[in-house]
Amino acid sequence: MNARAEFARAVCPHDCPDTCAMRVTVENGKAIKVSGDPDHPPTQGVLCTKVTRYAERVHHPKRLTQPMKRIGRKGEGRFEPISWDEACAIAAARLGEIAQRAPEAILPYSYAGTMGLVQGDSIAQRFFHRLGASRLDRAICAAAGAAGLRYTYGSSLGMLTEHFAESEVILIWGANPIASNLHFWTRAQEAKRNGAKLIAIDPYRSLTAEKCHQHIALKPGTDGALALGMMHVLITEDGLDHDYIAAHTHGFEQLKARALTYTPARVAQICGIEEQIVIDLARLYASTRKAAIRMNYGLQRVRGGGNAVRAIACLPALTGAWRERAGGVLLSSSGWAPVDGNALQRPDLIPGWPKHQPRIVNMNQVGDALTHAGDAAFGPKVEAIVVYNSNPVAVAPESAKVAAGFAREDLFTIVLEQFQTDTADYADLLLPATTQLEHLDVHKSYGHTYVMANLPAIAPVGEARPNTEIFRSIARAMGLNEPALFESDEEVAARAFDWSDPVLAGADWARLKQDGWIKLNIADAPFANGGFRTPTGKCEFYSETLAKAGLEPVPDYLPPHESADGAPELAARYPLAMISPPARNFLNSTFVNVESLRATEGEPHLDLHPTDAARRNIADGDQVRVFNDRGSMQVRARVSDRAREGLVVGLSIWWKKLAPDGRNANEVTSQALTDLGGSATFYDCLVEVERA
Ligand SMILES: Nc1nc2c(c(=O)[nH]1)N[C@H]1C(S)=C(S)[C@@H](COP(=O)(O)OP(=O)(O)OC[C@H]3O[C@@H](n4cnc5c(=O)[nH]c(N)nc54)[C@H](O)[C@@H]3O)O[C@H]1N2
Ligand SMILES: Nc1nc2c(c(=O)[nH]1)N[C@H]1C(S)=C(S)[C@@H](COP(=O)(O)OP(=O)(O)OC[C@H]3O[C@@H](n4cnc5c(=O)[nH]c(N)nc54)[C@H](O)[C@@H]3O)O[C@H]1N2
Ligand code: SF4
Ligand SMILES: [Mo]
Repeated sequence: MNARAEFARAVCPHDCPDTCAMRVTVENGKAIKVSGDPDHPPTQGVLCTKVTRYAERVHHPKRLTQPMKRIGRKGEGRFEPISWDEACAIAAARLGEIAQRAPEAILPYSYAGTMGLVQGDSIAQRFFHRLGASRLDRAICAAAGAAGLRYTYGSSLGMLTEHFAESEVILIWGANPIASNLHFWTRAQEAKRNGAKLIAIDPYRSLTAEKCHQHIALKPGTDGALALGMMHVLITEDGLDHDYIAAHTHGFEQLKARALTYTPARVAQICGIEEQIVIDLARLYASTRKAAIRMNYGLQRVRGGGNAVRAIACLPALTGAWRERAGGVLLSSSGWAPVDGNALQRPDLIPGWPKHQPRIVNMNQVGDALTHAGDAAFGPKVEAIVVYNSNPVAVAPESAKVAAGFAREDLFTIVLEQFQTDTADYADLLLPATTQLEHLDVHKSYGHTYVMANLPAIAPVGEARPNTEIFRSIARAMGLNEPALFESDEEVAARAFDWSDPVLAGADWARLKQDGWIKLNIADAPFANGGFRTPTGKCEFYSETLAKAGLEPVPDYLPPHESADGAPELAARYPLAMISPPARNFLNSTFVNVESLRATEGEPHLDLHPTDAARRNIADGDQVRVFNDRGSMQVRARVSDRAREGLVVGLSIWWKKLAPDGRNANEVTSQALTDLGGSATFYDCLVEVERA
């Protein structure tokens, strides 16, 4: 081993829009330090606090380093080490037997523990496709927003982050960038120094909202109404760019008719804000040329999330803000990267494809899926679940059901993990996975427009293997022989993008590998002259695609599933709306087990308004019980006006076993889905709170 300190180049693998370039200092084969790459323009040499601790996580004493099999009860978390050969033989025998009989009884379950295209979903997908397993709808996070953008712009496309620095007004809408999009916040600060006005639209006074010039604290799940109310003002006061509308949009008359029903007075009532706020916001937005909106996923975790994103996405096409590079909207930029999904995942390996299409299970309803006995509509009972890059027992909604499913004695569970998470405790086979510093990968970003390569900086810790290698090993033990299952990580990486796409301007894998990143070739003001990727080529206020699918073709406001408007009887019993957005020092449930970061977060809290607290005789610092019909958890109350009246906020996502009462916010969240995209509705959740 080389004793001399050196840098290796890596990419932050986490589910975060920033996709930072990292430099890894390696000494004696160990990563001792990770820092932001100063040469990568979006990263600018800075990582967030949590990832600065990445080396601590990689060499953490509790890293899983050996394959193990369960010796205790399900959920108890007692295991004994076995060899890789034995582990693969057990996996091959069970999965092979089920695949012969009822392939759809096998359910892969994964999300974005790593955003890497290779360790994310390449060999794993190919493997499950080859077996004919159930397919997973990976809709736990962004699917409503992605659908909203797809029906409006044609894909997940938006402004380039760097141009926000020149914006004159920035609406930070359902986003908390100080916690979850730090490098965007740097741009917003630049804009602020140049005189821009920053406005946060968020029911909670987040770390970000408190640093903006204005904070509009609307009721959760009412953003669609606010956007339609803004349109009302734009239309009645003629704040429109008629030329842009005529040339580059589709369905203005229908949108106009809809918006005219959303008077500022009606919207004020829906959103729980003052009428004048709606009017002033619209006027400011219409009168500013460089008006930018940074939406984020916080606003779409409610029933009407897809329509809300669609309504907001219409705004810059109405005012012509898209003509400016510092105007427009950014929710996700991931659609700019020409990822070749078919080459990575090979759906053609599915036996009988495309005539035979294995069932799709929505990951947000994994609780229902694992507790379903099977019938004609659902298909076969789930007999095996293989979890990688995710921690469903902590992160999936309606946790009690999820845990009950995982506790089934007749369920065969394989978990590929770096740590013994809440989910790992239920595994029959627990297989040690490498971290980003130990494997190869390629990345796109949903917050900037570079594609990036991650090369291993150190050898795998212990006997850990990359996800790809684990699936190759199991495939080998099953006697499968499709070459696609045995491609090397580098071969897979080279196929990840369609290199002939003009945004890659003639680059190839060899260059990406050598340079570390490639900036995609995208126009500064991408929709200044239209060029939307919809069927009409325009920004679709009216979507024929939605109409054909029997869905509402023009954006509308839908009240939350759980709200006084949506469900009055439920609201009478459970009057408080609960949201559980990310805590700054965790990344979803990742890093909760890093002691230094957990210590900074302290313990699970619930923010509630003084009026709501007084009504329940709750004082700051009291232990309280949060509950509804689905479950309950106990946390410490923080009484302040950070949460608007009627709202409670439990920053998340705690590992259950590291929380004092062994529970987290997902005890109370529901498996209901959004209007578009089948997304989760974590922030559409009514509860009651009482002193414990
Ligand atoms: N530090 C940190 N960073 C992260 C993560 C993390 O866990 N920790 N998670 C990553 C992941 S997976 C994602 S998806 C993103 C999430 O980050 P964001 O996309 O920013 O979304 P959230 O943090 O869910 O919510 C952002 C804000 O929306 C507010 N909000 C909640 N409901 C509503 C609503 O109905 N309307 C409006 N207008 N606002 C609402 C919340 O109070 C919160 O302050 O961050 C990524 N980055
Ligand atoms: N109440 C509530 N629940 C939520 C949310 C919320 O705001 N509130 N947010 C939701 C959102 S937006 C999201 S995206 C989901 C996130 O849910 P998940 O995608 O499950 O994210 P994490 O909790 O970070 O878990 C990822 C796991 O993957 C593991 N991992 C990382 N890299 C690798 C690898 O290379 N190989 C393997 N095998 N494992 C790896 C990590 O150790 C970690 O345990 O949670 C959702 N749940
Ligand atoms: S989590 Fe986000 S901000 Fe932090 S290092 Fe990773 S990409 Fe950068
Ligand atoms: Mo997410």
